[in-house]
Amino acid sequence: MAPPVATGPSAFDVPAPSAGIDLKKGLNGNEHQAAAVDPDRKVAEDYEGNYQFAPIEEAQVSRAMIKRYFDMMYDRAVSDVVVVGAGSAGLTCAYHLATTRPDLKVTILEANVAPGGGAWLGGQLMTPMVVRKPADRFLSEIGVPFEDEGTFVVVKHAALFTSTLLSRVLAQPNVVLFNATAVEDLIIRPDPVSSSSGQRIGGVVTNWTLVALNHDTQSCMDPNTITAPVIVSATGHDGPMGAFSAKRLVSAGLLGELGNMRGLDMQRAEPAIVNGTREVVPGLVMAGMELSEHDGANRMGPTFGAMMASGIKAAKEAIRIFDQHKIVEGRVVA
Ligand code: 48N
Repeated sequence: MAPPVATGPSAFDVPAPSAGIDLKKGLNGNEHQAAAVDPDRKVAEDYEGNYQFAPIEEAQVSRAMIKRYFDMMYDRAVSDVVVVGAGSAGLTCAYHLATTRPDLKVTILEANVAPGGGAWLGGQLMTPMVVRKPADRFLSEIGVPFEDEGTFVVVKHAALFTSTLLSRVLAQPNVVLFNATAVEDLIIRPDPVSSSSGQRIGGVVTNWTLVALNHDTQSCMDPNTITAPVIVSATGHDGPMGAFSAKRLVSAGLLGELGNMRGLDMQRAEPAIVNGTREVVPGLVMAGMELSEHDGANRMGPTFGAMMASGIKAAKEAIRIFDQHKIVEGRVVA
């Protein structure tokens, strides 16, 4: 798509300061234009036509983003726990991890530009979100109001849950979220601790999502890596990358075959996902609806309590794994 082309001088075109324009008067004496180049103009929150921002240079904006983002990438090249997928299960996991273990470097990778997964709506694009008790306790913990219906509660809009959870997660100082970033492979190494498979997941292989989705159009767009002793995979069951880790475990020979999600049964599905949340191969904890594909559990449809409870259980599993091993530079050594 060609960039927009200016059709001619605009009333707001402001010549460079070197053009000798009287900075106090701007072009043609237009006071508003003067403000655009005059570094001495005062800041004014004025809604009567004279709103004045503090001056800024384009390079300042670029450098403010670049330094912070790439400092984060550099620092999180070795993380303590990586959470793949920022849906309701992954975000709940990250929240529980970050709040119970502020010492841990928690790094979330989300393929979409917009985190939140499938929890922006309830079912069939309807907005209310149903959560069966006792999972309502998590809603109370993060301050999401709901209507109590006896055995379940209803959040008036799913986005109220997801936006509240996202804000709580991102407010944690030990959490970093890389959205628009896909996990396109796993780091798989010989396991230094005795285990049946002899293999341990030691991190993730990442790329910008738009790159990961275009390997068929361009060759040699190599990825990046993040090393960590524990990976929590909560990539859901649908979407272009749904059940990513479950599928990779099959192709890597670490899982015989996918269990494939079974038909809808709310009674069976929700406890199966929560109770099935576990370390499925050394170093990899699976949570949320990705488990339905891994284990062949039923789907529950538009009730979300199991996602929250699974996320909490996954966090507890991740902490157990982290604490029980000797870890050097993000690698389990004993
Ligand atoms: O919301 P999802 O899809 O997954 P969960 O498990 O957090 O929640 C599932 C839940 O919303 C349901 O499906 C409900 C309960 N319905 C059940 C039913 O019966 O239909 O979030 C997964 C996230 C998404 O945001 C994906 O973009 C992301 O994971 N993702 C990835 N991010 C990075 N790298 C990847 N390879 C990747 N794959 C998926």
